[in-house]
Amino acid sequence: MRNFIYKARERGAQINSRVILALDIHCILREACQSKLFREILILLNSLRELVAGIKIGLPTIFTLGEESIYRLLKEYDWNYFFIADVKIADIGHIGKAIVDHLVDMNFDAVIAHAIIGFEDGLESIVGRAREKGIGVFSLPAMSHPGGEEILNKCFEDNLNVSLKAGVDGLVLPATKPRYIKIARDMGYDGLIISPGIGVQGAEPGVAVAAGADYEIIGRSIYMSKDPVSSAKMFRRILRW
Ligand code: BMP
Repeated sequence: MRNFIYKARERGAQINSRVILALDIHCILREACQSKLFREILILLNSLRELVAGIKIGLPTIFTLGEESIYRLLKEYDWNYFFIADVKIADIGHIGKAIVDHLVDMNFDAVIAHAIIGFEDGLESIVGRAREKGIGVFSLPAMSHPGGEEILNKCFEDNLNVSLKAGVDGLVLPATKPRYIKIARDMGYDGLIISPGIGVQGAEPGVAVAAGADYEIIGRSIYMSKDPVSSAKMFRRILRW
């Protein structure tokens, strides 16, 4: 089986796009909005097929749709996207593995986990279970928001070392602080790097790729725009292979 790194790069090169959509749209279930949201997501994903390489689905969307609808969304439509579950696992190995099992069942191609949980009975368990089941793992050695610098990013080097030791397929590193991307590449890291923080969080499109990222992750600047297709086209013009 070809690994996730290969699959993710191949898909981006095929459509010449370094854009990953962060899908975080959601609503409150008691307002009976789930079917409407499902239809909106189908329309959005259909319209972005040639512009966006992968879809990172966040917890707000996963909570709203639920496992069954996420399974249908990922399985029953003929997408070329790779799908990343952004559940940011930060727990003991037993729970990490259980979460991976659910995500595999929903048909995700990869999962995001925190590196701060450490190797032993932490990231090693998540990567081990993901390997067995054939999906990829991204770890999160540093974050894009200002508070990231207060604690988590101070442990960047340790987080990176834990990630390398565990053998993750990729890193999520901030476009708002591209120096972390550069450090990882200068150390010779050749796995995937995907980078959030573009648009609403303040980073200009292209900065993360210039620092060595494979993909830039864009959420609100696409899905909240009046015209998501034009917005995605604008980002794709800058973010080519
Ligand atoms: P937006 O483009 O709307 O700011 O979305 C960014 C996405 O990337 C969100 O899904 C968020 O959870 C994720 N993200 C982030 O913003 N910073 C990080 O450090 C790590 C993330 O996963």
